[in-house]
Amino acid sequence: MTLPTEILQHLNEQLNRELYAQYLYLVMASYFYEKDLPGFGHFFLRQSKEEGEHAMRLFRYLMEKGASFQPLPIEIPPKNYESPLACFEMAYEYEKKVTLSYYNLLKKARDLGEYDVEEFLLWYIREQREEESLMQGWVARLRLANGEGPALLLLDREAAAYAQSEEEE
Ligand code: OFO
Repeated sequence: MTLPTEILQHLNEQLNRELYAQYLYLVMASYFYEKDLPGFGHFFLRQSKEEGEHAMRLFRYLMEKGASFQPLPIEIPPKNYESPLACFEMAYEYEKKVTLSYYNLLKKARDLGEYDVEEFLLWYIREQREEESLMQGWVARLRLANGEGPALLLLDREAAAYAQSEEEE
């Protein structure tokens, strides 16, 4: 069954949001590598890769449905952050924004009786819950660290271990 135009447009926009997240996290990774905090750098590099996979999942769905992929411009993410905390706060805000956009699309799919789209989107709803919680946790720990060197170095090591363990899964 062909997808209604507004759903198709929204799916393409979601794909663009995922590509932006991939780009944003790549920039964030570079911010941390350049600050000699490679654990956080590794963390964002991994997140970036994951966002790229989310985009591909949407792409494959469009192809599976015989729908058209619409390339859209990808914004340039900000490169400089006031602090590691400010960087994570921005990542957390972005995840919340993405979650809301999936909720809106899910509502649209339900209203139009597009059950296949609805079923497809539930994976993203769960994924967003995990990602919001992940970013929220880092924001909380970085607030506790209060910009102090030794605490930041400890968290950097923790971020490296997290990224490593996710890669091994
Ligand atoms: Fe793609 O999961 Fe976040 O944005």
